[in-house]
Amino acid sequence: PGADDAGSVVMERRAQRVQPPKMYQVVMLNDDYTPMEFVIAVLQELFGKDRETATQIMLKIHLDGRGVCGVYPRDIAATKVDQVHQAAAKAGHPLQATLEPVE
Ligand code: NFA
Repeated sequence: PGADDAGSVVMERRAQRVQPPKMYQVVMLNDDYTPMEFVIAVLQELFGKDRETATQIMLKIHLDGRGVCGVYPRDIAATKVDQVHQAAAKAGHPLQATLEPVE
């Protein structure tokens, strides 16, 4: 391997470093039992939405069956899903959320 090879390796590694992390949608699913106000509160408290945006997302989920709550790197998205499930379980609601890779 000569100087050119070393240079290409350096440039390749630099290109790798600047790649943004793969992103994941946190998708919330509709159910028949979780109160609308609980969903709005979760969207405000865990996903940083204002009340109006949270209401719009909640209604979208209610009408379409699913909706995106936010997009995050994988570890953060997984933590959000856990937090939704923990908050729902503590309140006795069946609310579910899942991760999906963005594309
Ligand atoms: N469908 C629920 C109801 O009518 C509201 C809801 C919205 C639940 C979004 C889960 C997600 N109470």
